[in-house]
Amino acid sequence: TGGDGAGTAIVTKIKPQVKKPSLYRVLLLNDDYTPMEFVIHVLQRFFNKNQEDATQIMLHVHQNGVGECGVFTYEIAETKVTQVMDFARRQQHPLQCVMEKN
Ligand code: TYC
Repeated sequence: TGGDGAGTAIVTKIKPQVKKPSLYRVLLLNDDYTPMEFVIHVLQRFFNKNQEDATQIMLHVHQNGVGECGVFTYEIAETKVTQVMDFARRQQHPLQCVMEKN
């Protein structure tokens, strides 16, 4: 490189300054007491699912113990978890909603 015979060069790499945000999965956990209809309502209200998708997700959680409601950036995921937990608590249901890094 360079042609001075030394075979060395200084290369400056520019780091791309735009980075993709980390994504977080929001999960619902199964329990024995929260009514199925309430879980379906939560999925429609806070995760914009239609009746069919909400029912499928609820049944998946019911059968497998856990299921994904959506994938969001940190702030949105945190807001969803808080909204669901507050809503469930106000209705005195033990429904648990958590987030985990993707
Ligand atoms: N297991 C509950 C029942 O039988 C239904 C349920 C589904 C609860 C999903 C929580 O995240 C949940 N009533």
